[in-house]
Amino acid sequence: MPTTVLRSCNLCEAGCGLKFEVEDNRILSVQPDENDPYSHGYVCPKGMAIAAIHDDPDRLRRPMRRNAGGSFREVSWDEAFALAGVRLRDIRAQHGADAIGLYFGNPMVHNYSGIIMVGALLNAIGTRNRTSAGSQDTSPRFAASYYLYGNTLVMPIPDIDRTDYFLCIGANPMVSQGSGMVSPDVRARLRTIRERGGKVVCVDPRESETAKVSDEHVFIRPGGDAAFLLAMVHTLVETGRVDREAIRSVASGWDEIERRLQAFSPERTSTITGVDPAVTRRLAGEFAGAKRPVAYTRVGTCNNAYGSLASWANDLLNIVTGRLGAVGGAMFALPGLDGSQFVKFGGMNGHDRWRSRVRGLPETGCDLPAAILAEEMETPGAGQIRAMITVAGNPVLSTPNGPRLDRALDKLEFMVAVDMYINETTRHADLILPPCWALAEDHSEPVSPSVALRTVVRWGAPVVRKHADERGDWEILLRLAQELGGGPTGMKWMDKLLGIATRFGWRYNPEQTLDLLFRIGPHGDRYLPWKKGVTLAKVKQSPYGIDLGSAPPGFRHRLHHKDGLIHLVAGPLMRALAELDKECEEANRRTVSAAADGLDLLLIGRRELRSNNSWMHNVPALVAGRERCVLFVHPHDAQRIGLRDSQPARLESRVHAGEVPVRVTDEVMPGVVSLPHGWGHAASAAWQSVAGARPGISANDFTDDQRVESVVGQSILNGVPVRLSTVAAEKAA
Ligand SMILES: Nc1nc2c(c(=O)[nH]1)N[C@H]1C(S)=C(S)[C@@H](COP(=O)(O)OP(=O)(O)OC[C@H]3O[C@@H](n4cnc5c(=O)[nH]c(N)nc54)[C@H](O)[C@@H]3O)O[C@H]1N2
Ligand SMILES: Nc1nc2c(c(=O)[nH]1)N[C@H]1C(S)=C(S)[C@@H](COP(=O)(O)OP(=O)(O)OC[C@H]3O[C@@H](n4cnc5c(=O)[nH]c(N)nc54)[C@H](O)[C@@H]3O)O[C@H]1N2
Ligand code: SF4
Ligand SMILES: [Mo]
Repeated sequence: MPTTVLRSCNLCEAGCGLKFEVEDNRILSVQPDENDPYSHGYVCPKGMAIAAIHDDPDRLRRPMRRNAGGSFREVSWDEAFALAGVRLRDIRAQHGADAIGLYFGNPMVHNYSGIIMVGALLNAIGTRNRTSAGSQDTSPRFAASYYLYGNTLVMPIPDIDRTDYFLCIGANPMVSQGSGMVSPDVRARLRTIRERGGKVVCVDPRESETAKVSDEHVFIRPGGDAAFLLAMVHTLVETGRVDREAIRSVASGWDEIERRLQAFSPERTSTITGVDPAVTRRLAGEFAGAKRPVAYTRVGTCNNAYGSLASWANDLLNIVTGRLGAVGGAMFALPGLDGSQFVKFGGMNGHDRWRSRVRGLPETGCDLPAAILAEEMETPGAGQIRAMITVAGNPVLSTPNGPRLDRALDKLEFMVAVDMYINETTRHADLILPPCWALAEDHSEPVSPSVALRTVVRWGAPVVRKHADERGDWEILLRLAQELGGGPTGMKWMDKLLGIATRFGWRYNPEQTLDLLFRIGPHGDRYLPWKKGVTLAKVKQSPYGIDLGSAPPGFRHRLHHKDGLIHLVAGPLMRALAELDKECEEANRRTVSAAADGLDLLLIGRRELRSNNSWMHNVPALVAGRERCVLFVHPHDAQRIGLRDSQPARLESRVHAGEVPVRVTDEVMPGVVSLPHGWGHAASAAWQSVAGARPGISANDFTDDQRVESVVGQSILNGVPVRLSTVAAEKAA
């Protein structure tokens, strides 16, 4: 008899409800769960295809050891762990802990037991060379939150279900299903804003899927967001629409900010933003005049030259209009598992406490920017990365200047990848340790609850049982940590105690940590028998978990600064402000707009409903249909260069040149070209038959590891200077 298992999807932040039919430990079908209190039956094509990952014949089931020629052979877990232990210990003993670098990727953010154990492994190694996907999506937001509110994981969330004016900047929630705001079925939510008589304004260099369903779309030059947002606030000050006393009562530093804002008029910033000053002024007026407006920025604004400043300026706009913490404004979650607690106790709350060896880029939340990886591997000296561990990441395709990293990985002394595919990154590993994957593990979102305005504490049982010879991510990572002298908590004294307990038959299980995090969290029982709070046991009683309703309005309960105020002024942000001021000056002085090096176009990215960053391209249903890895070019640019639709062109940046198929479309603004990231699977064709058959090319072949955002060293993946020419012209030259 088939049984039904209800679980939320672990593929992205939306966490849509899925209904699995399972028989004999096999998944028969996956359906949307219309009773799910969050997603009400919404599911995207990736969620519907989730079982195809579990069943993919190309997914690794056993540890793989790399042969000299680059092929792989299966080895036992014992052999794999023994080898990893010997090699990593040896490299650490000879060259110090920093000689081992680590990168963990996006799927870990949806894997509670995995991410806990990544922390334990990092503590066991003791390396400062730790990197993650954060420097490709959120580090600027973390830094802005750290300075404004005192904690990297206190993030304002747009209350899109109650706003009447949604200013959406550099995000495409129609495709991404919302980042930094748990909101499955965004389409329906945006529609209701308009049905309520509200307005949706989308600010984007491309007429994205979200722009298409908005009331107004404003083209902005890539990287122009900080200037645009500052110009909005400037306008509000100038037109007397800010209440200075109200601002001073909640935030420190307003007077300095007001003085600095004078430089950022809509007129002076328009060269950088590409936005007509009259439009900026009108939008500022509309925003201040709306009843429940909210401004929201995400990955499109983080991954560019002024990412941290843009995230900060976004909050500034919400603060000066009294929208921070207000219903329908930018509100804060009060989650069952509180990420801000986790980062605080884990030592991850901070910025610029140390810097990378070669370029001196700062850590953010303990992570160094991923853009340093290749140079840290290539540059000799104490602290050089000689061994690398990647966990659920594919930095060759996801970080800037992938080809350089590809070459650097090849020269490492040792590499371990915890991943269930052989791909562009893991093919360099001496050892690949594959997890049984998510559906054979229990599930509870570790990070998303911190960006959800409805507090639901939820846990899901494994959909299928793992086989005896399979390991979960956490088991693999824990074993690696143990090989390096660590244990499950990452705290030496605690792990020692637990080591003794193990001798008496006690076994660690990540559920114990999850229970602890729930119980010490804002809704937990704090282990007090007379308190009614949340425990894992209680959460497990319902497949939909415990619904604690909407997060409370206000923001003081989320402020971590001791003086109880928002801190508007912080050194690194003020320095970025000065840089932007200077750039405005220079941009306005330039009479000719053409770039001196001929790189006269700006490359941006593009997400699609059926792609998930660099993976899932091995699922036939997700890659069928017409070619998606194409470069969007505006008709004016195409005509000027002599490009025709559907033909290849030569794309060139400072670091790379290659051919790309072109689609001529006025969806992008003139001067901007757009290529999705996560493609470029030619090197993996031997191991991923479907992905390899339609490889596409990697956008990050063209992005530049040496040009990063100035506050946190974020990868600049949007607004990369490029040149485009006809293939014929290049051949003739
Ligand atoms: N040009 C450009 N580049 C970008 C972006 C962009 O917009 N433009 N976006 C960036 C963003 S936002 C992100 S988050 C990064 C993502 O980049 P990464 O985090 O580096 O990688 P992913 O593409 O998510 O690949 C995930 C890897 O984890 C494996 N995997 C999947 N699930 C699991 C699991 O449960 N356990 C383990 N061990 N492995 C698993 C997959 O096989 C795959 O190899 O890319 C960034 N790169
Ligand atoms: N289907 C699907 N969903 C996903 C993912 C996926 O790969 N596929 N990835 C997940 C991940 S890891 C993340 S982090 C989220 C990201 O989700 P979002 O934050 O919504 O990011 P994107 O979808 O990349 O949308 C960014 C938008 O910014 C625009 N943009 C580019 N440069 C600029 C700029 O300089 N200024 C402005 N204003 N706009 C700019 C782009 O054209 C694009 O429309 O999505 C998640 N959801
Ligand atoms: S939007 Fe798609 S991938 Fe994301 S949680 Fe929902 S079903 Fe899964
Ligand atoms: Mo991301």
